[in-house]
Amino acid sequence: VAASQPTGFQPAYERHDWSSAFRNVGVELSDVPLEPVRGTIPAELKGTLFRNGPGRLERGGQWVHHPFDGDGMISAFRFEGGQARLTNRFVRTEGWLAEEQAGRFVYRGVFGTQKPGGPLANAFDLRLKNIANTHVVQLGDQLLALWEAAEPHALDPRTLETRGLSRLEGLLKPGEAFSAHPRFDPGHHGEPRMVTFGVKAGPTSTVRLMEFASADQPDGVRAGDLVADSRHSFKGFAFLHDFAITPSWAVFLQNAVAFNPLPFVLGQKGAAQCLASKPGEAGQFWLVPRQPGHHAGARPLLLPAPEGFVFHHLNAFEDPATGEVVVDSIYYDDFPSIGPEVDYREIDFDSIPEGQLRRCRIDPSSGTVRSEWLEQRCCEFAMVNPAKQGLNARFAWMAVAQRERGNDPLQAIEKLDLQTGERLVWSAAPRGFVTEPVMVPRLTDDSPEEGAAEDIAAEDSGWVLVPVWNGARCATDLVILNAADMTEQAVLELPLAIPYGLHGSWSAT
Ligand code: 3ON
Ligand code: FE
Repeated sequence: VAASQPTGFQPAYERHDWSSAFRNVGVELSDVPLEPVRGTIPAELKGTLFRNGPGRLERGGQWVHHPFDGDGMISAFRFEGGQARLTNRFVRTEGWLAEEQAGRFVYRGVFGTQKPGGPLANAFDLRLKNIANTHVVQLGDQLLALWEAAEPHALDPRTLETRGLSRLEGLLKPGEAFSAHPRFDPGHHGEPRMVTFGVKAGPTSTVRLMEFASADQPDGVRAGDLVADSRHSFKGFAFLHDFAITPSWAVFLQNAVAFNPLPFVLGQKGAAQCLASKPGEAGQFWLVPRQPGHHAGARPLLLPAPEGFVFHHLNAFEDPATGEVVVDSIYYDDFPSIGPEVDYREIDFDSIPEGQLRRCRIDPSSGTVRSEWLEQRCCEFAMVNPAKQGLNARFAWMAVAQRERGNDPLQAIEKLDLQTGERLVWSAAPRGFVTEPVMVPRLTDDSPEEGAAEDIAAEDSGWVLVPVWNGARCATDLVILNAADMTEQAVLELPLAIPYGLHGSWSAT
């Protein structure tokens, strides 16, 4: 809070450097080579970093009300032999095509963007514009651009050409929600899987939990094939942006929020602006068995969650010593919403709560939940080494603010040792602003040599790839960090200005 600042407090950034990132992406590049301005690209880095985020924030002179209403724009950074190449494309959604043609917004946005013409022009238009802007993952030979309230869009992983809206071979009903937060199980049950969900929210909410093979199997199962599918209903409205997995459980946190759609129906607010936290009420953890067929009669368990609002989880695991399910999540004091009168570029950071990382230890046998802070510095977008997904990971990498307390833009990347609490920070301050970091593990030599243990790379061996808004250049840099010591390995200045993005993933193919 402003009042608690020491006198003479100097912010770590200037607002215009932060807000200069809010602009339209003006070009689509195809396989453009990138040269490091500092350092070298690791020769062992082989694969593609895919990123998604809002790329179009203005049409016909009207700005989106919230950047999360911007149309999805995918970037692909391809690495091989110490070289990097960049391709970027807007997802050709129905809404993007219509609005390109019209030169103005023809749909309302979930986060409050209205069509021109005031409430009367917006009332009773209840269509959701699937903007495919939240995450991008490769599943088999499809690249999926995700937006949680509707179906994925399929793209060509090489050219980023939009193939179209995908119902995953008839698996999804028209308009069915498909989360933007799949989790990649590295092989808890043998083969690697993509585990994900869809929510149908209402007075009773239903979660559909789906598991897909994420690699071709010797028994003929192909990457992208559905291997488990179950539905579970729960009392109350559920806003579930993310979840976590362990070998046995899919873990959801049902925030204590209410949804009053009337202002949306009447054309006064976007649908997400009709969500409000229920003051004084706490949420609930739902532990949903991942393979109901495999544990006969296993039913979801409901347990109390701490107060606060959660978008994202870091990870979850089962502690064999105690039988607890441990869930690490980023908590806000309240649901952070931007009211209809507020310009997001003028937002007062001190007036909105910051995210903080908290560990909950859930004891399914006694129904008790214990919690402790892992990181109270403002943080978001945390991940573990993908080989540790759902397991007891030692390290986490996340975006943090420069200042150690209070809410500020994300300007640094922190490596946190979850065992010792030791922290290492790389910072882009004062003129740089980070987005989500993606940890890419160093691959080990598969050839068995003497001392098999040494063939397994250390958990923190690899790189962290992070797009950084460079306020001095008014363009985006891609920064490659050494994941172990958080030193800068290379900086690539992109011939592209990308607004703050949402999520990305690494594909080794
Ligand atoms: O009943 C409906 C349920 C539902 C799923 C109501 C609804 C229409 C509002 C809805 C839709 C929800 C959607 C489309 C959510 C999209 C979320 C999104 C695009 C992003 C969320 C990001 C969260 C965080 C914490 C981002 C943080 C970013 C920074 C700190 C800095 O850039
Ligand atoms: Fe997210």
